[in-house]
Formats: sequence, structure tokens, C-alpha cells
Amino acid sequence: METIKNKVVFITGATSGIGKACAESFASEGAKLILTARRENLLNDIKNELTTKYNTDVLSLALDVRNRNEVQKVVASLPDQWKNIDILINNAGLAKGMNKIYEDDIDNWEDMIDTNIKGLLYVTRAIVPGMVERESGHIINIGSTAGHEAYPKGHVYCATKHAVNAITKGLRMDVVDKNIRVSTVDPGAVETNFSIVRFSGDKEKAKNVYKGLTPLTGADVADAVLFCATRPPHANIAEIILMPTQQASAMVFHRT
Ligand code: NDP
Ligand code: 8X3
Repeated sequence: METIKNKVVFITGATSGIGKACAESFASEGAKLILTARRENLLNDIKNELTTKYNTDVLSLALDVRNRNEVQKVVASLPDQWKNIDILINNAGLAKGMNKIYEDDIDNWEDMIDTNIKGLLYVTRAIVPGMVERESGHIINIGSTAGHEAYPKGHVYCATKHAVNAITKGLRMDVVDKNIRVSTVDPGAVETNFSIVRFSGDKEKAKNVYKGLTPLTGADVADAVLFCATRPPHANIAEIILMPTQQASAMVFHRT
């Protein structure tokens, strides 16, 4: 097992759900965290909480991954002690809407594509060159079971996660000679803010997604991410797919 103590870990989408849980689990192991997301107040609260609880260094930076210039600027202007990023957790992402493709709101497609695909690419493009130069690093993408199978009314979200899957595989090939690991952690149903965002704040509709299930938690996924990050240097976990015990595929659930 490799220690992540004092490693610099850059997390996107750290204000909620899986990203926030990753921040906590990596802080508990003594990593130094660069936490990013759009909601600066929440980021600062999380920074204060983790710094007090784990006595580790945390830098919080407001960042919208859809903004290509902002991504470049934030990464380029990192203070010296934060420049050498050891682990990048590409987690920021969202689903918006669940409608038949011929009735859907095109703005939702733009948002998902801009965040889940282009945002992930911008952050990767900004951070990986430093890893290549140092011949050291680990990128862990948060994919989804939606990156392996499509489901009704999931078209564009599933397409973005299929894209993440392809980007993960391609990136792994591109850095194979650079001592850089590339992993993807692909969960099924995790109860976070995900469905609340997907259904535009409708909490009742969001709750129904997990009705009769014990869904995964952000902490369950963070465990898998931490597992990837703590393998010995010669071992790369290429892919982890994790689902609730009551889920067998994107659409097959045993609800009680
Ligand atoms: P949450 O809604 O709880 O968290 C999403 C996070 O992404 C928030 O911190 C949000 O922060 C951030 N985010 C959204 N848009 C942007 C943006 N443009 N720029 C920067 N940050 C952004 O959902 P989850 O924790 O569930 O989702 C995290 C990842 O996990 C996503 O990629 C999702 O697709 C994936 N996933 C989720 C599953 C689930 O069932 N929940 C299953 C499989 C994968 P802020 O609003 O402050 O910017
Ligand atoms: C989130 C899981 O099944 O809602 O990626 O698409 S699902």
C-alpha cells in the first residue's frame, strides 16, 4: 500500500456528494487538498471543517470547469507549494433532466456536455502536463455505470459518461510511458445531490430514485477512489464499477 500523506490532491466538484466525501477521506489520510467547485462559501466551510478535524493543508478555489480560461488561469497561478499535483480527481459533473430525446431541453444537453466532457478535458489538459514533466501522477475520473450502458431518457447524460470512459482509456495509453496512472471509478446509484440537480430541485422526485433501495453513499465511492490511490506504484486500478447490492445494471433494481 502506498501512503498519500502530504500528496497534493486536486478535486473538482468538492462541495457535495462524492467529491466532498473524497475530500474527507483523503484529508483523513493526511493528503494536502486543493478543493474546487463553483460555490465558494461551501468550499470555505469544508476547508475550515477539514483543516480543524484533520490538521491538514487545504486550499479552496472557486472554479467552474466549463470555463476554459478560468481553468487554465487557476492551475497556472497555483502557489509554488501547490503546483506539483500528485493526484487529480475529476469528479465535477451533473445530469440535467430526464426526458425523451425528441422532447428534451437542448440547454440541458449543452450543460452536461460542457461540464462532464469539456470541463473534465480542460482540467485534465491543464494539470497533466506537469505530471508528464515530473513523470509522476495519478488521474482518477468519476465515470458511471451510465458510461457502460444507456437507459431510457438518459441519452445525453449516458453519452457524456461513455465519453469519460473513452477519454480515460485514451489518456491511459497516452501516458503509459510517463509513470502516470489513470483510473476510473464508475458508480451506479449514489444518493447525493445528483438527482435533486437532475430534477431541478424537486426533492420528492429525487427521493423516488432511491425508493426501496439502500443506495451507495458518497463515502462508499470515496473508499473506492482511495483504494485506487493507495495501491503500490507498480499497480494501476484501471476501472472499478460499484453498485448498490440491490442494483444489477442501469435499469435493474430490487426494490423492497
Ligand atoms: P452532487 O450534485 O452531489 O455533486 C456534484 C458536484 O459537482 C458539486 O460539488 C458541484 O459543485 C460540482 N459541479 C457541478 N457543475 C460544476 C461546474 N460546472 N464546475 C465545477 N464544479 C461543478 O453529485 P455527485 O456527487 O453524485 O456527482 C459527482 C460525480 O459523480 C458526477 O460526475 C456524477 O456524474 C458522478 N456520478 C454520480 C452518481 C450518482 O448516482 N450520484 C453515479 C455515478 C456517477 P458546485 O455546484 O458548487 O459547482
Ligand atoms: C449516475 C447514475 O444511473 O443515474 O451516473 O445514471 S445513473
